[in-house]
Amino acid sequence: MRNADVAPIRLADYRPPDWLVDTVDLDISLHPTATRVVSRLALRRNPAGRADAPVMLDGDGLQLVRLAMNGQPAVGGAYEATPARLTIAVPPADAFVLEVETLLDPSANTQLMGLYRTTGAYCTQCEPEGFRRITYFPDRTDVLAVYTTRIEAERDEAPVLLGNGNLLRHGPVEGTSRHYAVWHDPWPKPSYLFALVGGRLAKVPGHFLTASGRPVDLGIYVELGKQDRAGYAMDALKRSMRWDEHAFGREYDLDVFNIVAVSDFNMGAMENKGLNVFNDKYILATPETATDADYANIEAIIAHEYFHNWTGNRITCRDWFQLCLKEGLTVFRDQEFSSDQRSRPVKRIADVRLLKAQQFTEDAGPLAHPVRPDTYREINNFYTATVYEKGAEVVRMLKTLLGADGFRAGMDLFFTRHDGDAATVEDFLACFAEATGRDLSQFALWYQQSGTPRLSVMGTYDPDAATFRVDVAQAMPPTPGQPEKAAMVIPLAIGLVGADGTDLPLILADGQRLETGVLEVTQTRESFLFTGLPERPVASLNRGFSAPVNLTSSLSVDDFVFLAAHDRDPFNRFDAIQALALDLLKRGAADGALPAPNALLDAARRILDADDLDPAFKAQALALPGEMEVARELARDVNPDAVFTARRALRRAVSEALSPRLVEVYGTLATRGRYSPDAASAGRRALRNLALDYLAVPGSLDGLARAETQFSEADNMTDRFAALAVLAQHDTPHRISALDAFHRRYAADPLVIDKWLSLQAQIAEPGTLDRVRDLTLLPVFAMTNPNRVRALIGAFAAGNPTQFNRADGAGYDFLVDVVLSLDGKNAQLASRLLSAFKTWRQLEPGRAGLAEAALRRVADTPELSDDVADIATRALA
Ligand code: B3K
Ligand code: ZN
Repeated sequence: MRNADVAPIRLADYRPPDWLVDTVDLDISLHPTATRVVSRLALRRNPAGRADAPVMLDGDGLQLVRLAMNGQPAVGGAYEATPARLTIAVPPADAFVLEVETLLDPSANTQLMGLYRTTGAYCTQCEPEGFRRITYFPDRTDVLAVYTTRIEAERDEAPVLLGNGNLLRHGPVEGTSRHYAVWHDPWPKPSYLFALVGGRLAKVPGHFLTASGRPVDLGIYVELGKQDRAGYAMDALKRSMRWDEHAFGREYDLDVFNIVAVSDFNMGAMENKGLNVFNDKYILATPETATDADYANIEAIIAHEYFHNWTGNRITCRDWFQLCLKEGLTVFRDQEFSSDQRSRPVKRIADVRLLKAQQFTEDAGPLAHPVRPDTYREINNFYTATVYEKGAEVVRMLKTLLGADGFRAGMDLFFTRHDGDAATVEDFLACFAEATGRDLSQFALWYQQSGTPRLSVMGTYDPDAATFRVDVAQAMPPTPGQPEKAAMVIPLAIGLVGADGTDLPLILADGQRLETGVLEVTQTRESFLFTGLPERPVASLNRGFSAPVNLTSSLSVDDFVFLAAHDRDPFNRFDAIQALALDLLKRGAADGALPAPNALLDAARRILDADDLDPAFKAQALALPGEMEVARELARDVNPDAVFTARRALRRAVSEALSPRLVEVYGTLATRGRYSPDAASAGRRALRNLALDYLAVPGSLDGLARAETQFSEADNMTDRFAALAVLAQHDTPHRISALDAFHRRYAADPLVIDKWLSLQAQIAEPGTLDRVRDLTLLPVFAMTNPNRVRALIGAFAAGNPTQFNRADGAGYDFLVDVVLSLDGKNAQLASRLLSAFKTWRQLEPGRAGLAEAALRRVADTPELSDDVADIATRALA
């Protein structure tokens, strides 16, 4: 907890470090309440820093035991130590060894940053500023050092001792019940990549041989008894390692790669060098406990953390403003990996759904910020959809603009030139500019300007001239701190689709053919003329979602129906049907009555019957836009109840119109044989479960009976949970008995209980808030465990629009109570929950007033953490 009035940190104030650290030698003696940390730093003045600058090291709640310089115990007055800082005003030399001993209480660490305890283990989390909770250090990303770590512990308590890099030696501490291990990481790294783990853990072993012949010992460590759940993660790890060699020419660089799964973790996972630490939710999976979505997440996150080894670790960030340099790029890389392992169009659709739901929403509200922010108060609040998801879109656009070869040449140059560096976004872009000869200065605006660009596209056909003119206008909405903006370069992939469904050649007015299919929009207003078109084409715009923009166009309902049936770009087939649905939902929510949905139903029927589409795609296309997406499109005066009602009416219309076909789909897609998490099988389950859901919408006896049968007969979690989710939406006795049965069956399995908690938190009924309160009282629930809190309270706040936004404000009050009681214990978790308010300004005045009052109650509370104070202040600004 810091001073509430701390000045924000600004990118413009960046200065190189005054002191560098060449080596770090740590000796850490683990103890539940009194862990002793001895750190020896080889410090050296940075020639690029200020001459005569004192040594100033960061701390956070540290207790200093002892300090020595060049082997001499320091006398009083030679230094000043507070819990937050260690200052040596007059260092003994321009290069010296500083030895510092600190004492930690890992059992009292509820923030889960620094060294803490989790079930069966000690573990660390240092990104972004956790290392300073272990020892005094220049805890910034541009101080890269070589670490050697000796870890010591009671052998019984922690038979497994893991650190970064390679294991040098290990053995008993003679004459005691303790043992030790020494790990050495030869690759210089910033402190945020430091990690250690000690505990009673079981190892799932594996082996990998890199392309150039280096054998690597792989290990996934899990709580005892959970070894049979790590097989899929291990397989995903090996596939990731191989893929990075092929796709980016990147090989692994140590003899060991370890992953540890822990049950108390603030985020998904962490890419510490050679020792990834994971939330066990993203490691553990069996068909009985994990859904298809869980398997896909595990694959993606394993890949993401592994890919950080090059994008993040070998090349790190100069400062935290450059976070997207590692995160956006690594998300792009994991998206590409999953696309290659699964279905590319379906993966793209899922990613864009997420982008729109999370990032577009963020960009449209008070917490909007650039992909590379230029100021922050608490960096933990910038691990956002904008930095991650929009950051990945920016890299994707770069690839679209430069082509696959140009992109790869730029990446190769980046890897060679910046290996071992703490780099910036400018360094990154310079590599692509140099490799391709392209000026990327306008492109750089994607990193600087916040807000989702609005692109409006008008198509005009001239039958006499046989031309089609595309008029494009771009506008950038004002966002916090950025009232006005410059025009961006927008790669707009398009097709002109002829009446028979084939793409017509894109011949520009100068006779050139637009081979790439990508228009580069660079001005506020711009026109492109296509020639040689004897018939009126239908324009397929922003194919593959080539640019993350809000698009409006002159396309008619008939055009969308046509594109949904014929576009050769699968993303736009999906998008066309979604556009039809979104239009109905918006009008339904605004007017209180749903317009006739015939066009949508026609398109949906054709999608369902299409032979050339796989089930996974059909499931995505036929799933209606979510309530949050409709709210975002409405943009103001949103009444979540009206959105819900419109959506329910449209679901009912789809159900009624398609019911005979849905029954057929449900029957023909029944699984046979053993469960397999592969994409094709998962796609069949997805479509079949969507059919189950639609068929139950009217609440008819046979619809619910089908779900009940599936619930009790399913042989895998995907099908069982899908059936439970259907039953949970209908207030019948079956719901109670199914929820009870599920709870009994999985009572000993917290990760499965999390699904049960989330499901109940998302029921769109007035009783839900009381139910959520009751569930917090169950023994299985713990405010100290982030997974439980997110599953129940996070799902309620961010996943139940009607009940969180209750007209009486009780949902807001509940969330604020939780945030305030959690803040002193786990500030990161508290501030994440509070960001559910990020859309409050789009609500109708009654709810908006209540939300504002709730936020004020937070902001007016004394002694808030920086994390929560920052979100409350920005949300209200
Ligand atoms: N780099 C970590 C995230 C750390 C979050 C700190 N609040 C995981 C990842 O993005 O791979
Ligand atoms: Zn990451």
